[in-house]
Amino acid sequence: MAAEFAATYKILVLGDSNVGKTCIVHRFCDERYYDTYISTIGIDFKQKIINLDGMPIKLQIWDTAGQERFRTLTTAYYRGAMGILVMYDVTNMDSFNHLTYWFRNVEENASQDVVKVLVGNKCDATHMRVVDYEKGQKMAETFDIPFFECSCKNNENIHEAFIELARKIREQREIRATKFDEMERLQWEKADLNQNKQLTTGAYRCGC
Ligand SMILES: Nc1nc2c(ncn2[C@@H]2O[C@H](COP(=O)(O)OP(=O)(O)OP(=O)(O)O)[C@@H](O)[C@H]2O)c(=O)[nH]1
Ligand SMILES: [Mg+2]
Repeated sequence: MAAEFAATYKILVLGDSNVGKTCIVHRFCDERYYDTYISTIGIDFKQKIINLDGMPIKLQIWDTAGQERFRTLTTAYYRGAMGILVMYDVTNMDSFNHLTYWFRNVEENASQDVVKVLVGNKCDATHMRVVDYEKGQKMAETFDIPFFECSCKNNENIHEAFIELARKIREQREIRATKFDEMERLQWEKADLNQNKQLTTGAYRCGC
């Protein structure tokens, strides 16, 4: 039976504990939101098929535990990720300050061509906000990646952030495919050249 989707994109969600990683995955995949906090143990995943500009794509989303005791385990999942959603909480300055740690960890452990988006969550909690929009935007500019402020609670900008990440993954895959085609073409050209050389040498030797 033919697959109902054209490709699977693997996405990792990273960030400090309590920023809302599990909530964003549940909101996006199941359209649900929970007020109670149950800290993730290790790693978990959910899948959703999206329509990416007319193409059905399966997103496999890995929800990591933010707690430090799980870092060794979760870091092992970086390598397989095509896209990473790095998250902080706009009501928690520490979670914003720790972004440099998360980006460095990605740099050291993920694949070189992994794509990223930065997401500032809990933008509904206006009275508790400590990280303003501009600060988040500036951070994203430093890493040259897209930026979204979102709210899992109010379902704001969740879909947009994942779709943007999926588009970036698609772009990256296209670049890779073009590079691969070019390499293959060059290899064929080289093989042709070698064959021609052998034929010419052969012709010279037999004095034809
Ligand atoms: N106000 C508000 N609260 C939110 C939002 N998203 C998540 N929360 C709350 O933040 C808390 C933590 O959410 P989780 O999604 O469990 O956090 P996490 O990042 O997965 O935490 P770990 O699993 O420990 O790494 C929960 O109590 C949520 O209800 C939001 O958009 N607005
Ligand atoms: Mg969690």
